[in-house]
This record gives sequence, C-alpha cells and structure tokens, in this order.
Amino acid sequence: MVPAENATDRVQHDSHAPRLLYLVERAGQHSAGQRVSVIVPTLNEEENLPHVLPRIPDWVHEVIVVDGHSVDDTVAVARALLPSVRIVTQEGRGKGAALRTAFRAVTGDIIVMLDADGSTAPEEIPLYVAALVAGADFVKGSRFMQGGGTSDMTILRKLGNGGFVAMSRLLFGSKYTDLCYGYAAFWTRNVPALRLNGDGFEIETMMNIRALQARYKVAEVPSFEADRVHGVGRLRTFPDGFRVLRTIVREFLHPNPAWADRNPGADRRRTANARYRAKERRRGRDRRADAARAAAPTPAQIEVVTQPPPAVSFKDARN
Ligand SMILES: Nc1nc2c(ncn2[C@@H]2O[C@H](COP(=O)(O)OP(=O)(O)OP(=O)(O)O)[C@@H](O)[C@H]2O)c(=O)[nH]1
Ligand SMILES: [Mg+2]
Repeated sequence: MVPAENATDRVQHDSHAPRLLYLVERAGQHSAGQRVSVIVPTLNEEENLPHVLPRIPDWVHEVIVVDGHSVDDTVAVARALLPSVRIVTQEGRGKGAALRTAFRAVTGDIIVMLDADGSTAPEEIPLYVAALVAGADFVKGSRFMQGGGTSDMTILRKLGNGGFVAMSRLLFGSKYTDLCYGYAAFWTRNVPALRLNGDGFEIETMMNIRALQARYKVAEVPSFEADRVHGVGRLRTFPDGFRVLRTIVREFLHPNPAWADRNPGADRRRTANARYRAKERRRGRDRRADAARAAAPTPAQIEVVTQPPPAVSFKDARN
C-alpha cells in the first residue's frame, strides 16, 4: 500500500474527488476507531488490480478480494500486490453472488465495496467512511450529483440509469441521483436486514432500494467513475438492464413484509386505501354492493315474471 501522503497527493491531482476528501484524509480521522473492510469483486482482473489494490489506504482493517473463478492470474497478482489480502472464492455465479459471499466473510464494522477494474477510486474511501461515522446508515456513491462524474458510461446506459433513478423516486420516494453504481459503504451489522438475494449486477439496485425500505439514513457522496483500465466489462446493457428493471418492479410489488410498518410509503398507500374504502361504504357506493344491486331483478321485472300466461283459446291454437 502507498503511504498516506502519496495517496493524498493523488487525490488532489489524479482523481476528481472534491477538496472535502483531501481534508478528511488529512485530518487523520479516517474511521473513528471503526474497522473498515474493503471488498473488491474480481473476474479476470489481473491487469487492473495494480491500478486498484496499491491505492487502498493502509489504515483499512482488511481487503477482501472475492474472486469469481478467474481463469487468469488475478489471485496471484492480488497476493503479490497486497500480501495481507484475504482471498475468498465466491459461491454461485455473478457479481451479486460474489458480494454476498464476501459479506459473510467480513470481520470489520464497516464495509466498503468497490470495483477491481480501476474505474472506482480507492482515494474516495475516506469520504464514504466519514459519512457513516458522521451518522449515516448507508452511503452510496453518485456520479450525477455535484462533484461526481463518469467517463465510463455510454449514452444508452446513462439513459437507462436515469430512467431507473426516476422509477426509484416515483415508486419509493427516494431522492437518489444515481442507482446502478457499485461503489457503496455500510455498517456490517445492517447487512442481514437487507436479506440480499440477487446474483447479478442488480445487486446494487436491490441494496439501494432495500436501504430505503428499511428506512436507513442514506447519504449520497459524489464519486467519479473512470474508464476501466484494461479489458472489457462483464455488464451487458440490455439483459442486465432488464434484471434491474425486474428488481425495481419486484421490490415495489413485494416489499419485505417485515418492513411494511417501517415503510412510510406503504403506510401512506395502505391508509389512503382504507380511507377511500370507508368513504365509499359510508356513501353506499361500494362497488361490489352497487354491482350486486344492479344484478338483482327490479320489482317491475318480478311482476312481469309472476304474471300468469295469457289464456289461449282452442280456436287460436287450431290456426
Ligand atoms: N467475483 C466476481 N466479480 C465480478 C463478476 N462480474 C463482475 N465482477 C467484478 O465486478 C466489478 C464490476 O464489473 P464490470 O464488468 O466492470 O461492470 P461495469 O463496471 O458495470 O461495466 P463496465 O463499465 O463495462 O466496466 C469488476 O471488478 C468485475 O471484475 C462475477 O461474476 N464475479
Ligand atoms: Mg467496470
């Protein structure tokens, strides 16, 4: 790992992190005694790890590389770059499955997750940790708030992400400015309550929405996402975009029942519905009652039905 002063210099010169970040690092109050575990998911990232692991501040408690059965030398490179690194082999397939494996292996109080392809700057870690220590339950990076940015997203991905952000605002009342981004930090003790079950890239969306549902104090911090240094990304815009969309819809239709009481949106919806039904009942306009009334025969119809048939004379029948 690099000495803290060098890391600080890089913050000023190489990354787009704001001046606040520099001040946080200089202050030396990185984690207020909390142990920080950094999780880095890797899938064939041997060429990119040298751009990531050495930049992680040396005051972190542990660095966990959770590997998705890479076929290159990712694991050996990680060990060479950072002898203290903990290597965990993921269960299942996909980034979501990898992160969930790593969450179980964590021994620190705070988890920071970032990517291994060089697009997320480890120099921003203090900013995430500072927000947690200052009182947030969950901290997510945002590329679209003042001070953040990206050079890694195509127009199509920006549009997709923007649409998903809008959905999170409409459906869950969030004030998010970003949704599908892999840089986040949270308290280890809060992870079980999120009951994460996503396997792929939808995991970030799931975490961000469930943090809202759990009524966590969520803070966004500005973050800059650079281009991946080497190789091509694993994310496929349409299939993975569809997984994100499905996750949003599912979270809306089937929120965790344990959170129903803690979800003001659900409360409001439930109360508004109950009030509407009560009003309808009071005014005798309950739709089911109206329908039953409409289907019942009127007194006039009953009279017609019960009238005796007209008498037919023998002469008429013969004609
Ligand atoms: N362990 C593990 N890591 C993965 C898996 N898929 C992706 N990753 C890692 O997750 C991080 C983000 O994946 P990327 O492929 O860069 O996805 P992305 O940043 O959305 O896509 P690009 O912008 O194209 O780079 C990288 O560090 C990958 O190595 C996986 O199945 N298992
Ligand atoms: Mg990437």
